Amino acid sequence: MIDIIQNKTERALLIAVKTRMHIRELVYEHLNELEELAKTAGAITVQKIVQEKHQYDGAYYVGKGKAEEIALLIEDLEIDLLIFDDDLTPGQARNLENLLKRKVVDRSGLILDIFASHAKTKTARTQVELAQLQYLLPRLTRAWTHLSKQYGGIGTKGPGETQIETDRRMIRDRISFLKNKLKEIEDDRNIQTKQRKDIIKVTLVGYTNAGKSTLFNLLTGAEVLAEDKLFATLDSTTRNFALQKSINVLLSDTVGFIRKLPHHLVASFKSTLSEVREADVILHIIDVSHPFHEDHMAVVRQTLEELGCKDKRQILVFNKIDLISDSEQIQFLINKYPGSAIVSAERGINITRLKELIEEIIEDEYTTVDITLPLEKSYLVPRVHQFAEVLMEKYEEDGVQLQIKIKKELQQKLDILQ
Ligand SMILES: Nc1nc2c(ncn2[C@@H]2O[C@H](COP(=O)(O)OP(=O)(O)OP(=O)(O)O)[C@@H](O)[C@H]2O)c(=O)[nH]1
Ligand SMILES: [Mg+2]
Repeated sequence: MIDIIQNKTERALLIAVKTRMHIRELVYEHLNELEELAKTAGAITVQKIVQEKHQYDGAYYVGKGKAEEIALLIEDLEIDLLIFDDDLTPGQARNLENLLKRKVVDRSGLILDIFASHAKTKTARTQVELAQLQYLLPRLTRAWTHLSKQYGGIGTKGPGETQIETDRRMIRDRISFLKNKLKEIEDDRNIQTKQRKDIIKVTLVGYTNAGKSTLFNLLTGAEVLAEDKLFATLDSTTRNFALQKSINVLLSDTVGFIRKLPHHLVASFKSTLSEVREADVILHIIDVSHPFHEDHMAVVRQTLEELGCKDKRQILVFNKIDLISDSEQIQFLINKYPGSAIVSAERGINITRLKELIEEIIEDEYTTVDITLPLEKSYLVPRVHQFAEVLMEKYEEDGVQLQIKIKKELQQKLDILQ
């Protein structure tokens, strides 16, 4: 694994460009979010700069004049690190680094760095390493010395374990090795999930820090880490989930989404995000106390679309309602989003209503069928138990009477009984 921010108290200057395409307050909000990300990575934000420009500068992102101004500023402010809100091209990054003589990181690099330090399981570590290497490959010339030192230092842990003179070729080999490894992991998961086809899967998704893990813990009694930090969760966790009426429900907690999520990261998190792709029901958790939650919702919708999941059954769960004192805002949500749940995961408010909504959707996914099976086919009864819930099983003279509750999409499995 590669640490981009090495010294965890580095002093950072955050920089964004506002072009004529951008809304001013969103640019500032993005910078605030970047500050949260920097904090999570361990850097201290000393100052934030927004440069207004007609369009981005191809060579220096902020423009050469502004970059020279920044060069003076960073001496005064004793800056170690510059973090840019947009992804820089390798060329821009190189030019800026040459001019500023400081480490230059962009939003994707920063997110990857956080993921690298939070990744715990083998799958997450493999995915993050792959995303990092793909991100670094075109930037290798500038990161070279910095990287090779790290590779050497890491010893047996990272991609550099083989030797210090890591080169593009080795990184490419490592990338294809990691891809194969992930393919194996994914194949394993596919086998596992095939065995769980009859079970209803409910998956929590949402913007990072929305309260997914807090809700997950409340509903399942699990103890997943939940904290006021971006990307506290990287790995999916799945637990049984007890509802009143329904059977066999599995609930999964997943990694949070964020705007401008690095493209490689989404791709390499494919198998972690399989909980989302395979979900029967998605609970979209929203931190309603966040002033830009509508913007967050749009990011989540777009990410779900990228994952091919936008048509799945979905419940909007407006969380952190305990922080909202304005009853008009609550009424507004109720009117605008009928069928949503307005809850507090931390205080346990309105959780019964949420469970009812989940049950309604799940009930809708199932159908109940009555069948009389001739006695000579009674050997098939154990097979039925494997993919459906048998509500009634009665042995009569003319055959076995069965009442079966089955997922609609599995209904054709009953053909074996004909
Ligand atoms: N006031 C209030 N705080 C909440 C509520 N739910 C969660 N939080 C807090 O919000 C922060 C983030 O909660 P998490 O459950 O870690 O959020 P998450 O969506 O899992 O975040 P990531 O895994 O980092 O994407 C924590 O500090 C929680 O204590 C709530 O209903 N009310
Ligand atoms: Mg979480």
